[in-house]
Amino acid sequence: MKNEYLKKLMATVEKRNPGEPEFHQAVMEVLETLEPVVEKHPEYIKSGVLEMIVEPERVIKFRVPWVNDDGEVVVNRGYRVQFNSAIGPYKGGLRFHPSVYEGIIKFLGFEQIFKNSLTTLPIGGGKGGSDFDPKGKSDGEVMRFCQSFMTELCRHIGADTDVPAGDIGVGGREIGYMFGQYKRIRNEFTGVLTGKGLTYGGSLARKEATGYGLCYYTEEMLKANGKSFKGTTVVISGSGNVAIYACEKATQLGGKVVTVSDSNGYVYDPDGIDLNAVKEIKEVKRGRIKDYLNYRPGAKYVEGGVVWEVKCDIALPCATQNEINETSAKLLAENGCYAVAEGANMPSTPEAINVYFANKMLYGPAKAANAGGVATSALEMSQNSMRYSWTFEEVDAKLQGIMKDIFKQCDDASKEYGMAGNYMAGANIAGFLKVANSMLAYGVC
Ligand code: NDP
Ligand code: 2IT
Repeated sequence: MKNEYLKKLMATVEKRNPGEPEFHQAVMEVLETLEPVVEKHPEYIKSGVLEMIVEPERVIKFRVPWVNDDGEVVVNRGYRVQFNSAIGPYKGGLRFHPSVYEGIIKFLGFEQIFKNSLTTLPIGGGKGGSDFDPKGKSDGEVMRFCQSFMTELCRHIGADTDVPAGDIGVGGREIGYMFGQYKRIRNEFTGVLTGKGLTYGGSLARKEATGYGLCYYTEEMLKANGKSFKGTTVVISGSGNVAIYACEKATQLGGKVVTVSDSNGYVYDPDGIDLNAVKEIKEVKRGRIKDYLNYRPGAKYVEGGVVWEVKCDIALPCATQNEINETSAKLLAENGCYAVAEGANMPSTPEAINVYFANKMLYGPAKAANAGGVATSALEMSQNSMRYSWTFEEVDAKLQGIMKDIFKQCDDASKEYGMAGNYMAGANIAGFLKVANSMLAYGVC
C-alpha cells in the first residue's frame, strides 16, 4: 500500500483493535484495493467515510449462562457486531464455534458490509456468535444455550433493525430454538431471523443458496474466461451447509467432486463424492466425515490432511478462514488447478492470494462468490414482509440472476479501475461504492 492516508488509517485500525489479526487482515485487503478509488475520488477521504467504515457502529458483548445435562452451570460469551447500516438493517450470520472472539466477529461483520452491498438488496452489515461449541452437545443442551443467547440478543435485534441467520455451527435446529425464544419474549411473529424452517416463515432454497450461489458465480467466472464446470475435477473442503450444496450444484453442472472434509481429515473418492452419504452423516447423524468409509469402502480417508494436495481443476474452499496458506496454494497451482472460488469467508491467506495471481488462476473472492446465502436471506425477509412465499424455482431463478449480476459488478469494476480480471479488487470496489455513496449522503453520522 503506497497511499499515505490509507497507510495511516490501517495503522489506526491495528492500534485500536489490538490482538485481532483476522480483522486487520480483512481491512488491509479492502484498503489496498481501494487505493485507485480514493486517488480518483478524494471526497471519500475528505468526508471521513473511510474512517467511519472501519469502525463498527456498535459492538454488543454479553454473558450467556446455561445449564448442561449434568446440572452444571456453563458460561459462554455472546457477541453481535452491528457494523454498518448505511444501506439497510444489519444482516449477517451467527457463528457458534470455540474459536469465536471479538476479532473473528469483527472480520466477518466487516466483510459482510461489502458482500451485502454486492447482492443488490437493501441490507447492512452485521455478524454475531459465541464461543459455544455445539459439537457433542445434546439437543437439550443446544436448546438451553440458544434460549439463553436469545434472551439477551432479542433486545438488540428486530425485523427492521438487525436480522441474524446461520453460519458455522448454526443451522436450522439452532435458528428454530432462537426464533421460538424471540417470539415468546417479544410476543411478535416477524422475520427477525432468516434460515427458518419452512413451516414458520423460512424460504425455499435458503438452505441450498450459499453452495448453489457459489457454483453459479463460479460458472459465470469460468464462462467469461472460455471455460465451464463440465468435465472438470473439483476439490471441496468442509462438509457442512455450504460444502454440501456446493457439491450438489457443481455435480449438476457437470463437475466431478472428489473430496469433502471436516476438522479431523478429508475423504478422497475418485469416483465422485456420494452426496447422499455425506448428507446422512452430517445433516442427520451429526457424525464425522471419516464415517464416509462405511458407505464407500473404496474411498480414502486422510486423517489430518488438507484437500489441497489432491489434483484438481477447480478448488472450492467451504470450511473456514485461512484454510489455504501459501504452501497449499502452491500445491494447487503445481497440480494444474486454474480456478479458486470461495464458499467460506476469507479462506485464503494474503500469501495464498498472491500465488493465485502469480499463476494467473481465476480467483472468485468470498464477498462475491458466497453472497448467494445472504442474498437469499434477504429474499426470505421480503417474503416475510409480504406474508407470502415463492416457489423453489422462483427463489432459485432470483438467486441465479443475483449471482450473475454480482459477477458483472466485479468484472466491470475491475476493468474500470485498470485491473481487469482481478475480481477481488472488483468486488471490494463495487461493494464499497454503494455503501460509501450512501454514507456521503448522510454526512457525519
Ligand atoms: P457448518 O457449520 O455447516 O460447516 C462447517 C464445516 O467446516 C464443517 O465441515 C467443519 O468441520 C468445517 N470447519 C469449521 N471450522 C473449521 C476449522 N477451524 N478447521 C477445519 N474445518 C473447519 O458451516 P457452514 O457450511 O455454514 O459455513 C462454512 C463457511 O462458509 C464458513 O466460513 C462460513 O462463514 C461461510 N459462509 C456460510 C454461509 C451460510 O449461509 N451458511 C454463507 C456464506 C459464507 P467440523 O464439523 O469438524 O468443525
Ligand atoms: O457469511 C454469510 O454471508 C452468512 N453466514 C449468511 C448470512 C445471512 O444473513 O444469511
